Amino acid sequence: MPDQKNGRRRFLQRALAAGGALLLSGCDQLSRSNWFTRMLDSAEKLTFGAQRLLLPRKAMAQEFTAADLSPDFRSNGTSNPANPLYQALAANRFADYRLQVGGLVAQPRTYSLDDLKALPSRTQITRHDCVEGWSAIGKWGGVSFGSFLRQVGADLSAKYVGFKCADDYFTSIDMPTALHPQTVLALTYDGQPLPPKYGFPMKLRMPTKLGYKNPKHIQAIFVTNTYPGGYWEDQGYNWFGGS
Ligand SMILES: Nc1nc2c(c(=O)[nH]1)N[C@H]1C(S)=C(S)[C@@H](COP(=O)(O)O)O[C@H]1N2
Ligand SMILES: [Mo]
Repeated sequence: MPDQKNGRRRFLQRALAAGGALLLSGCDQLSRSNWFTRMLDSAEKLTFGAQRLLLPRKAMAQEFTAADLSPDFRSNGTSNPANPLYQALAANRFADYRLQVGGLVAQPRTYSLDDLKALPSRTQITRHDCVEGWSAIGKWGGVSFGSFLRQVGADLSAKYVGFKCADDYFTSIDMPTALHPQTVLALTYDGQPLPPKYGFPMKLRMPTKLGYKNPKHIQAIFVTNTYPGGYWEDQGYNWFGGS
């Protein structure tokens, strides 16, 4: 088989040289070929590994003081999901809201807002950077996501944590980011319950990630080894989206 191997190697070199263009051509025969899929898979792992190498694993995002708070923190994307279920929950002041936690966790379960409020919380003042060209500094409080994942018995060796939102937005993050000490399941903004425009009942606040990686109006969280993608990520935004 050496000939075939060489052929493959040459093809691979051409494929890598052609970069994304070839990958986007959506050639059926290629995607049906096992070795090509494996190549894509390892290419993704390579990027993943390289990105993790760029910065030390636990690099902390800068934290600020109350004096740095942006007077008028912007809201972007959905401010009040039109989803009838969300509106019904809102009508009852979210007494019936249940966050679903599933996938690779010891015991899939749901959390009411009171359950979440009872967990140890942390507050941090950090900067949010939106790729549309604005940044603002805000103060978020909530549950350390790492301790939350440990509490639900998440498989911490899994690759991804995925999020489904009330407005059909979705995104996913890598496990090291999920366990980062500044990654917070935010329930408050500036000491008040998160207003709808900032993602009530909760958003995942990650100062190490760009705005679009921070899901608002979260309904479900799942731990998985299957790449979940994301709303903007599936349209070409960088999946890693930060440090
Ligand atoms: N559910 C949901 N989450 C979302 C979005 C959205 O439209 N829906 N927009 C994203 C983008 S692009 C940004 S910049 C931030 C905006 O967060 P903010 O409204 O709290 O400023 O939310 C992110 N999370
Ligand atoms: Mo954004």
